[in-house]
Formats: sequence, structure tokens, C-alpha cells
Amino acid sequence: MNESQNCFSSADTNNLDCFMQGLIRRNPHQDEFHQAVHEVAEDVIPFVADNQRYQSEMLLERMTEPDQIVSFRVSWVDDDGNTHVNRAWRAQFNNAIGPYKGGLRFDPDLNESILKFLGFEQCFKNALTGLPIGGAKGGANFNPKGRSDKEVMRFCQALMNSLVHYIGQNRDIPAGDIGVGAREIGYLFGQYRRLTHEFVGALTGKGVSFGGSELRIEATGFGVVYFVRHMLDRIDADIEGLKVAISGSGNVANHAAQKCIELGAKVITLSDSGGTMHSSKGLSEDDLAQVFKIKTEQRGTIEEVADAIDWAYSKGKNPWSAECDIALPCATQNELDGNDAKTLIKNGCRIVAEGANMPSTAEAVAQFQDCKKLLYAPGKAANAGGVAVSGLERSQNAEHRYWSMERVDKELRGIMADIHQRCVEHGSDSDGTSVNYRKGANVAGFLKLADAMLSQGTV
Ligand code: NDP
Ligand code: 2IT
Repeated sequence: MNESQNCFSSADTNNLDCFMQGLIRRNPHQDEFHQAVHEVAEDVIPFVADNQRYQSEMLLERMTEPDQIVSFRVSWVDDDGNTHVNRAWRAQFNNAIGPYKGGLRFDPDLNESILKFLGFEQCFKNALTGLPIGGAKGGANFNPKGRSDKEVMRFCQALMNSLVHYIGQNRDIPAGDIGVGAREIGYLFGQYRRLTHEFVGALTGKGVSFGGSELRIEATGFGVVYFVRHMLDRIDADIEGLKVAISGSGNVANHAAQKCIELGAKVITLSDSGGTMHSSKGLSEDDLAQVFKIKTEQRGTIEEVADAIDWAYSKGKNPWSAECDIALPCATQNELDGNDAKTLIKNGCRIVAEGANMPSTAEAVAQFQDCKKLLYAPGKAANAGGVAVSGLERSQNAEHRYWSMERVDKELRGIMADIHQRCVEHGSDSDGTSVNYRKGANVAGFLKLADAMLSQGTV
């Protein structure tokens, strides 16, 4: 690695360029990682320039260099007796405020750039929750689509045979993400328990019958909507009757839709990697039950859901041309580009809150930030409810107790309110009239992490 250079010794406006050049030189060809870091550095570097305490000790350089990344081979046997080989990783980014924590993603396109962007963002998100959890991300370039339950089980067991050496209840606690839900966490946990001869909370997102938390499945999607309600309060609006465009139809999207419907909003789109279904009349509870049945239980497509509930379907299209008041991108990174952002703004969209991690491209974020009529909340704030309830699952495991749904929901609402407040505190303009949620989230996350790192000394 090239020697790093301290870009923070003065309030020079070239600090951002200097810092990014170093990062790109040290991490070539990792576009997603560069994008995630740039987004944070744009807010944090000016903050650091005004706050001398944070100018020494290479804090942002240290935060952008993962503590360690392990990668290992996963070989497994399919139902026909053929052997397959995949690559798996765990990127342990920073444990200054608590043990590493973050999801596992199964996606054939997974690579180190994506893992590093996710792991880096996770550190800030976890800091924002107020819980003692550090940041990590992992996964494998395994495609669960079309695989039988037994194949997925064998893959998860093979993965855990190696991952077991790097995780633990006080060391690193993985959970789900794209392609990893309750089924996969169950298989992973079963193998962890067999290998270690211990029943401890080394994974979250477990079934409620074996140490999982109520509401963990729903938490990310519900949390996004709780966050949106606080944003709406700032513009004296209520969610009831508003049109909501949602992308994705997985864990986050479907539970965001569920909470929107419960609160009287109209969910006018859902999508998947094949296309988008849309209807201005909005999703009913019965329609949503079909979504859960076809997409979650049967692992089908949104096209099949559209057929079943008689909605229009646009193959290969995303939801962002729908006229909506609120847009919730809940599928994957960079699914909403600059043109989509322009269309949303032109159509009068007032709130964009990210359920997915980094779903908006840098161009899209710039458009949102420039638009005075729209409030934009980044994923690290808006989707933190999932990892927050993972943190609560860890607490329940540690105290050998079960918390009721009502108790967990109350805690989740409180945590989302606190995250919103942290964004307001660190993102308000000088007269307090407008909030830059991205700046608020980045600065608040940075401060918590930076103070912990400064207190613990440089190693
Ligand atoms: P799921 O695997 O449950 O669902 C993912 C959804 O996104 C599916 O509908 C999938 O479509 C769609 N999708 C995936 N890739 C693409 C693509 N390239 N283009 C269009 N659609 C796509 O994952 P989650 O709901 O758990 O995760 C969604 C997002 O939320 C991710 O960014 C994740 O990192 C983030 N997140 C998840 C949390 C959690 O607790 N699960 C917590 C915080 C953030 P298809 O069905 O066709 O594959
Ligand atoms: O991106 C995320 O916050 C997650 N996938 C959830 C991580 C967790 O540990 O619950």
C-alpha cells in the first residue's frame, strides 16, 4: 500500500480531492467503495476542518481501512452430486464501539468493492443506532435462486465450517442481507451451534423459537417508515393518503409496504430484478398477502404477483417514473440514477428515504440535495432499524430473556426517533429551518466513531 498522506492538517478546500486520490490509489477499481467513502468524506472533511480535535491521528484514513478481510473457499455438493466452488468473505471494518456486526449477502455479483462499501457504511449506521456495535459485512458469490432448500442448507453449512473461526457473540455477529433471510440464518446458526457446542447469540435474525427477536424480520422496513414519519412532521404532513413508490419486493420492501398500508398510505409500486408492478389504486392488505405468498414463500417473481392481483407490469423498468409523494428505494445499490432523480423531482416527490444501502447514485443524491422541495434520507439513517433490532436480539440473548413484540416495537420507534434527532442536530442549517439528513447522519456517525477511536489510542 502507498504511504498515506495527512490531508487534514489545514482547512484547505482541496482536502477532499487529496483524500479521495489517496483512497483510490490504495483501493483501485472499487467504484462502489469509492462512492460510499466520497459521500461521507464530502460532509466529514469540512466538519473536520472546523474542529481541530479531529484533524490528527488519521481518523478518516483509519475508518476507511478495514481492520481485516478474510476470504475463503466454500465447496459444496448439489442435489445431483456435482461439486461447486464459491468464494465467501467477511470484511471486519471497525470494532471501536462494539463487536463487528453486519449482514451476510448471497449474490453472484458480490465482490470486495461491494463488501467494503457495505462494511464502511455499516460502521456509521451502527454508530447512529446508539447501540454498542461495530461494523462488518460478509457474504458469498453464491446464487440461491433456483436452488433447493437442501442445496441452500449444504451451502450454508459449508460456509459456516470456515466462518466459525472468525465470528462469536462478542467478536463478530453476522445477520441477513440480500439473499440471506430466516431460512439461511437458521441453517447457519444450526451449523455454528454444532461446531462450537454452544448455544449463544453469534448470529441475529434467528427464528423466534430459537433465540431470535420478535420483529427482526419486519424491523428494517418498519423502521424506514417510522423515520419517514419524523421527516413528514418537519413539513407538517401526515402519511395517510400519500402515494408511496417502493422498489424491491424482498424483506425490506415488503415490510415497508406493510407499515405504509397500516398507516393509510397508498403503495403504488413494488419491483424485482425483472421489472415493476404499478397501480394508482394502491396495494390492499389482500394484495400484500399475495406478495408475501408469491415472492417470499414461493420465491416467485413480481410479474407473477402482478398477474395474480391484476396490476400493470413493466418488464425491465424501475418504479421511479410513477407519480408519488414518497419514494422508498428498497432493492439494491445504484438502482436510482440522476435521470430517475430528475423525474421524481419533476413529478413532485417530497421525500426519498433509502431502505436499501446506497440505492441512489452520486448524481441522484446531488439532485436530491440541491432540491429545496424534497427531503432526502440516506440508508445509513433510514434503514438502521434492522441492525438496531439485531442489537436488541443480542441483548435478549445475553440476558437469556424473550421480549414481547410490543416491547421491541417501542424500542425500535425510540431508536428511529433518536437517529432522526441526531440527523437534525448535526445536519440543520444555521437558522434551523432546513435539515441536510446526509450531513447529519455522516457527522453524527463520524463523531461517535472518532471519539471512541481517539479515546482508545492509535495502534
Ligand atoms: P432481499 O433479498 O429480501 O430482497 C432484495 C430485493 O431486491 C428483491 O426484490 C430483489 O429482486 C431486488 N433486487 C436485487 N437486486 C436487484 C437489481 N439488481 N435490480 C432490481 N432489483 C433487485 O433483500 P433485503 O430486502 O434484505 O435487502 C434489500 C436492500 O436493503 C439491500 O440493499 C440491503 O443491503 C438493504 N438492507 C437490508 C437489511 C435487512 O435487514 N435485510 C437492513 C438494512 C438494509 P429478485 O427477487 O428478483 O432478486
Ligand atoms: O445492512 C444492514 O444493516 C443489514 N443487512 C442488517 C445487519 C444486521 O446485523 O442486522
